[in-house]
Amino acid sequence: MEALAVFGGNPRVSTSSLQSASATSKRSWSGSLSYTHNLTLRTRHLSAFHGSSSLFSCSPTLSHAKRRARKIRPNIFLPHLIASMEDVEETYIMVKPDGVQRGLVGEIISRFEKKGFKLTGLKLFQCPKELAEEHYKDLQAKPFFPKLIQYITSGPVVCMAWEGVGVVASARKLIGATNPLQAEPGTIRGDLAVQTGRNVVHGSDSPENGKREVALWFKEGDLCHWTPVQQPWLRE
Ligand code: DAT
Ligand code: MG
Repeated sequence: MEALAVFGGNPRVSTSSLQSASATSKRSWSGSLSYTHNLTLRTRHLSAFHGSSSLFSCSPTLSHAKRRARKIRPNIFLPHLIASMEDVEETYIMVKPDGVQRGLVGEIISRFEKKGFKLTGLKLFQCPKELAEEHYKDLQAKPFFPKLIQYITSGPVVCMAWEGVGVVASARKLIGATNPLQAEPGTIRGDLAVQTGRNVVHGSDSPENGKREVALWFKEGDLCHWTPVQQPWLRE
């Protein structure tokens, strides 16, 4: 399973992830989870495709002459075909000025850390008005827009980029409803806030906006792409 996530179409994934994935399989061989079980899972996931040959540029049984005649290169693995099964997403999470002023930064970061997502960007930042307006441009026509911009620029925010399979929707669940009085207990807003205009944290609402917002708040050089040691303990 891990190997599928590693092939998840993210060009920034390093080969060390691949090594750790193969190490997982080796560990499973001697542990309680059998290697066969892992293989079965992989086969089941791949069975969505018409045949194993669709994962490769051609069948290994074709002769060299036939391959040349068809102008196709032999046995080139096409990982983009399985990329959609377990896409690694990124999301932009921000502790708003009230969260920073109330000393909730550590508490909020720890919720995402404990869940098992990967932190790839982190900074304390005084947001300029233009950036706040760009970030919330979809809400420009709302009557509360000026107050929202004033709030977001009223003090430093903590900007974070988080990465993981399903991280966008999961982070929204961890954050809770926009109105903290409607947010479930156990969520960040449900536990730590009482008003929509002071709801302590932001989270991207779609994978597309996750990408857009991470790119808006971070320069590529600010982000750190790394392999957490706990990875094999989070995903089989
Ligand atoms: P969310 O932050 O849950 O994604 P949103 O994108 O609809 O919610 O709105 C962005 C922020 O704007 C929200 O966190 C707080 C503020 N906001 C939304 N609706 C509001 C309202 N009715 N009155 C005041 N502020 C509001
Ligand atoms: Mg929103």
